Amino acid sequence: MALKNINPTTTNSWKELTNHFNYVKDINIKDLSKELNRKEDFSIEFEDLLVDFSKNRITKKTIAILVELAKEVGLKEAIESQFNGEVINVTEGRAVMHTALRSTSDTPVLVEGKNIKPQIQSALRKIKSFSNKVISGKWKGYTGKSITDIVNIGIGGSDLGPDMIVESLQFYKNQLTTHFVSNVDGDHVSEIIKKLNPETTLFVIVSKTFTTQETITNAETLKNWFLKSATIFDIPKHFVAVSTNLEAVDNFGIDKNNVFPMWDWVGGRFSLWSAVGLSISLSVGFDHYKALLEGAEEMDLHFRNEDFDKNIPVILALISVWYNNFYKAETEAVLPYSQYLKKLPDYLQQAVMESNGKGVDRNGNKVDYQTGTIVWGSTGTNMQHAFMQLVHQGTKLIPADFIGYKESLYGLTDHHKKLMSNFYGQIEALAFGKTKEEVHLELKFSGDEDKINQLLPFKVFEGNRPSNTILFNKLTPRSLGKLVALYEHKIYTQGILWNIFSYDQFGVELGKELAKKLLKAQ
Ligand code: G6Q
Repeated sequence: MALKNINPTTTNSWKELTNHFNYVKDINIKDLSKELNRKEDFSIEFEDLLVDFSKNRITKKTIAILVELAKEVGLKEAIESQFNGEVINVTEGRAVMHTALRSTSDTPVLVEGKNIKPQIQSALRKIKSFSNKVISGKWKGYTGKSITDIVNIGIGGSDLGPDMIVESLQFYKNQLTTHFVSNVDGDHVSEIIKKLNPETTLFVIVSKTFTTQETITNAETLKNWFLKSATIFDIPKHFVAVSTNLEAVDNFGIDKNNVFPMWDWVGGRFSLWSAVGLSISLSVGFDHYKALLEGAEEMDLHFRNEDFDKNIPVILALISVWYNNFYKAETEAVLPYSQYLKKLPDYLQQAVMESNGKGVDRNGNKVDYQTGTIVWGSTGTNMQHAFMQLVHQGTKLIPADFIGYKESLYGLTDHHKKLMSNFYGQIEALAFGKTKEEVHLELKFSGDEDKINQLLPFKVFEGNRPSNTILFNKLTPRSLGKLVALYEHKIYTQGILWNIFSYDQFGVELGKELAKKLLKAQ
């Protein structure tokens, strides 16, 4: 069944939301927080995850109408269409099957009439056996030494996901050192070459198309560098590829046994769950990689089966639409309180902005409402000493996701207590602020009574700045899988609500074409 094609602003729920907005727009989170059971009523617990969305400018009625909107635009059917392998990426004529990559059920998933599960299982077996050989040292380089360094060569979806996951799972890493080369800037690859020994380095070229300028340029440079010390007969021991383009891989000189598959029904920015994640499996071992996939599958099942009012990705998507389309907020901050997650905002920028940065609806008409939000962020507590000033006291409304963990990985509980008191401190400061009266009293008691008139306006925090709290027990491969899948499903939900196609990315093409023309003209 094709996706419905409904301009959300013409629905009854949207009209109701518009009326409701006029009625509640000046509500204050501080007043809302006094409601009995506010926290319980606006929280969802799911296994090791608690999402508290009570500190938002929403009432039960807001959520009820937003949920109605999701129903009216056919979200349930759209979710089923995605999971069932229908061609929902209409402009590229493809199914969108990253959920099948992590599905452990035996139920067949048909793409163009063919069950794709066996291919997925066979790719996983290949990833497992290859990772085990490299990690155990059985895989030898051309001089008989074991591999010490992995270089992932890719860009965009073939780089950001694996890079972010490897960084986030550093705690679980083995002895191999993993590098990521992406930029066509030759200084990037040169800096990495400085750290490598050709005898002990494995190059993983990740490119679905195997035609991407940056990746092929970097791969050629690294091959030439390698061939300064080795011969072409040594290439099979040091170069592997992840691609759909077998001919181009062969022309590059890669042994056909060293090719890992990619498929048209997996989009680049949703591909870390496929062999694109090979460098993840090499870095943390196959079992951790598998646990990452299992965590994602848990979120998939939650997203597919849970009622919308208890469905974490759906609720977060709806709240985001509320701010984007009614409060006219333009950006959203993602603020992880874990240094491990420092690359998450970069990763989400691609996932969210490449997916939902669209100005044309599913009919091909220009939309007259706002779509994709701008996503940005950084880790706490560092950002508290940097951009949070603007979020607390600036003129813009910036809804924020605070991501935290109950436990740290190395212990150091003193650090963790401090980290988490900052986490909750920020959330509270944003929501409740500091009134004139409080500032007045504070200045009076601190002996600055004479400065009250001068300083008071600068020290007031208006508050009423919304945030979601996303709290996991612990950063594990499984909980990370869940977190990433949560955002993937939030993206799709918003694309459905805004009546846009989330899974194409024509916006990146024009610049590529022009760069090629300019290069030829040089
Ligand atoms: C992601 C995009 C894009 C893509 C890169 C790399 O969804 O399609 O970021 O991943 O352009 O493409 P290749 O894997 O084909 O080199």
